[in-house]
Amino acid sequence: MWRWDTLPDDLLLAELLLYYIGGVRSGDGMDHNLRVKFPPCIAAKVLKTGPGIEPAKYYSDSCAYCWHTMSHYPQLVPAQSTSTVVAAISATDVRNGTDIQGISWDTLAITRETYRNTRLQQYVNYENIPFSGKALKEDRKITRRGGVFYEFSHNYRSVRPSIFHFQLRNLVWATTSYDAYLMTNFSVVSHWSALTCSRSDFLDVSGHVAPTQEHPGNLSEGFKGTSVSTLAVKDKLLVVGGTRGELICKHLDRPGVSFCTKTAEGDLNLTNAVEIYDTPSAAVHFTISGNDCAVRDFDVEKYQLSKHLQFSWPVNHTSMSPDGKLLVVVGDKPDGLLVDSDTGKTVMALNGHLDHSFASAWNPDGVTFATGNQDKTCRIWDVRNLSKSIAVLQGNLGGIYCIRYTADGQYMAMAESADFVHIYDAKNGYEEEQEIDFFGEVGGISFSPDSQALYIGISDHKYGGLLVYGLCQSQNH
Ligand SMILES: *[C@@H]1O[C@H](CO)[C@@H](O)[C@H](O)[C@H]1NC(C)=O
Ligand SMILES: *[C@@H]1O[C@H](CO)[C@@H](O)[C@H](O)[C@H]1NC(C)=O
Ligand SMILES: *[C@@H]1O[C@H](CO)[C@@H](O)[C@H](O)[C@H]1NC(C)=O
Ligand SMILES: *[C@@H]1O[C@H](CO)[C@@H](O)[C@H](O)[C@H]1NC(C)=O
Ligand SMILES: *[C@@H]1O[C@H](CO)[C@@H](O)[C@H](O)[C@H]1NC(C)=O
Ligand SMILES: CC(=O)N[C@H]1CO[C@H](CO)[C@@H](O)[C@@H]1O
Repeated sequence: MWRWDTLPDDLLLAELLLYYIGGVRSGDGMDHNLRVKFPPCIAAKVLKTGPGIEPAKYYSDSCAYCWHTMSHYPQLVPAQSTSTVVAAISATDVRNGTDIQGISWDTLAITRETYRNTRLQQYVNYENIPFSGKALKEDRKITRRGGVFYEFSHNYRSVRPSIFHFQLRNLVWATTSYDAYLMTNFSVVSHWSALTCSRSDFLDVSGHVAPTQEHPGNLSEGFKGTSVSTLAVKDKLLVVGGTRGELICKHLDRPGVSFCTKTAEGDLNLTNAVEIYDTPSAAVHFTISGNDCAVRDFDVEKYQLSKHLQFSWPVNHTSMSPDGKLLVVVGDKPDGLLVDSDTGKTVMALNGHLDHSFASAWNPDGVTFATGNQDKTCRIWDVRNLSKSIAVLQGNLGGIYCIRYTADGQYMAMAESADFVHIYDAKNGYEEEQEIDFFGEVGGISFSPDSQALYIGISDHKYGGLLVYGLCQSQNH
């Protein structure tokens, strides 16, 4: 029998999995020569479970996923000495032949194209419902792939986005085309300024966090050691969700934390998603989607819970329609729901996806919306006829974990769990697509409010960074 408390801090992934699997089953043909560092988040979590405590399925899922995503990587892209890695790669560098992630393919034994094909074949998409990603989607949309809507501007390699929970990828938010907020080091919300090319810790929630304002319902004593599962930034407000139901609100232009509370207790009551939105009467509100099957709505002036809707399954993501009347709710079920945002009553079930969903977004036109699923597709729906989705957009290798529209509704971007972000010309029926191709897990994507920039956070111990694409001048309407 193994003991979690005796494991060394800098455990290697393969060794940890051997420990782990050793307790469950043995001899499953793993490559014992793999020397991959276990991501500190997972190592810390596993260590935290303590001696004698059975690791929950949650941990085993995380381990399995890490195994999936990291196992083939180091074999194919051998370690490069870090001295050759530059802090930022510009469009000029890329025009001059530099890889957008600074991978020096010419020194490697494999070409980018071969490695891409190997990844496409070997990447194991995480599924809750077996084979959901492999099923043939007969109704998938055939798009034209050559679109060029956004062009590479920079890869800020000194920024290290991180991901805490492998299914929650809403961890990057642009507030202008030069400013982005993102999660780094599992508990720190960082601010990146592209003007000064510098990162700063904006809010570190690893230590003690307590509110500096008085609001009924806040936890005046605060809490310690929050791990960030999700975040959102909009209207000069940052809302951070933690893995044990924590909720922390901070105004970008005010000192201190304005509000914090715990919406639920316990290790598995994660805050899965936060959406900040403006009500038709121009008040700022936010909804949070919880693993405790609830959707809660708060106002930002007084931080009062204005709605509490309860569902029968964990809610992984919700999006409010621009008129504030309808809520898209997706979670641990293939079918999503369109509900009345006041009562929570189902307006329509959204049938079509084959696995659990983690992403949703409304087109600012208020008529169509999108849902992203682990079955590797994004479905587009039209509220005027919800009997069937109007388009099925197919990813290449991973689940669709993050979806964003530009404020003018011209473009929609969807991120796969790794390696690909797809941008569609939404105004013209999603017929044309631009595919952005890189290597690594996606922490989040975000258009700047003026649609001029698209930020992509890549979380990878070696080739991670913050990618920025700029709207092509020819596309400026
Ligand atoms: C482009 O690459 C060449 C060869 O690697 C190098 O000599 C040159 O300085 C580079 N130019 C710029 C603008 O980086
Ligand atoms: C990340 O967090 C750990 C623990 O809070 C800290 O020791 C470490 O210095 C941090 N690393 C960076 C790069 O900020
Ligand atoms: C999640 O929260 C609910 C309500 O607060 C509680 O009843 C439940 O026990 C919690 N679950 C865990 C695993 O802690
Ligand atoms: C919804 O999200 C969370 C992450 O908190 C996960 O634990 C829960 O089971 C979810 N759904 C699926 C399919 O895992
Ligand atoms: C709604 O869409 C379905 C499937 O595309 C179609 O068969 C049906 O006629 C439509 N209903 C209306 C009222 O347009
Ligand atoms: C109800 C409640 O917890 N209120 C507290 C909110 O925060 C302020 C400032 O920390 C406290 O003084 C209140 O008691």
